[in-house]
Amino acid sequence: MIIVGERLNSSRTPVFQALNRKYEKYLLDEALKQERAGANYIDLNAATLLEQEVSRLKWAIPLLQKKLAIPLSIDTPNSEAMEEGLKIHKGKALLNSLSGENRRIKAFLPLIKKYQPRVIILCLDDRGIPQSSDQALAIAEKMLSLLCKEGINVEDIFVDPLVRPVGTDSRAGKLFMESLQKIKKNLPEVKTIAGISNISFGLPRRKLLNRTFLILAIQKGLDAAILDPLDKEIISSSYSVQTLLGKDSAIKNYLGYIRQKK
Ligand code: THG
Repeated sequence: MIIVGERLNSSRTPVFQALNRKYEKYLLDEALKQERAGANYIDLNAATLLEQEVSRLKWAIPLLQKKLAIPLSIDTPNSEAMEEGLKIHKGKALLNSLSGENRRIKAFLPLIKKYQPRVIILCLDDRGIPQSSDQALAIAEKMLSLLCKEGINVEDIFVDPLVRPVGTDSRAGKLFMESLQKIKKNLPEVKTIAGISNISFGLPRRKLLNRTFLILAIQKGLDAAILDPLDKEIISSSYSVQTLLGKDSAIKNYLGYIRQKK
């Protein structure tokens, strides 16, 4: 399972403050803790800083990359911020995210060709959030063939079926699972990813919902997850369920995880 650490998101007040006031130590600690906990990418979202977003990404990316061995996931719908981020990022970044929206395609496709990042495709287009799994699959198919036509390798692509809060629509979890299953079945060569913590917005015991949701998604074949890697219970559940589903040959990952915890 590929893990994208979600904690450097400016929707979290301390992260907003750290980006706004340039608290180097806080930002670095948050990133390094996630890397040590097993993250493969660190998501960086400065969107709530609005007109300061570009300047703070340009400040934070080199700062983080000086200490991190893993790449960043640049999380913004803003094409200027994305371009400046990709320009300054060393090695292969993760572009979070492209979608089926025409404006986003126009702005991001040239950046993808120029900087060759890995790319998350969000299942969303100008009609809005898909109301059915067939609609989500159709967006994934369209965007995947567009990227492949542009010469992007399928190994560099993740499809995100889009997780909406179950608190605002009680069928959101079910729709996600159906979409994930259809995408896995019809596009088996592409990796899938999801923002796990979205499912629990506005509800109590969020970690319980997040963890249970991740377990269900792993069973349906989810390849990568955007989550809080410092949540020990979600990480241990992820190892446990993969082992139980035969996705851990010779129980190597589970035993390695237990050993390293001691
Ligand atoms: N897909 C893709 N990218 C994404 C998302 C997605 N990026 C953003 C988001 N969704 C994933 N990241 C977060 C980050 C934080 C939270 C949820 C999703 C979150 N944080 C708690 C809060 O704001 O209440 C803070 C908890 C804490 O303080 O630790 O919920 O779906 N491609």
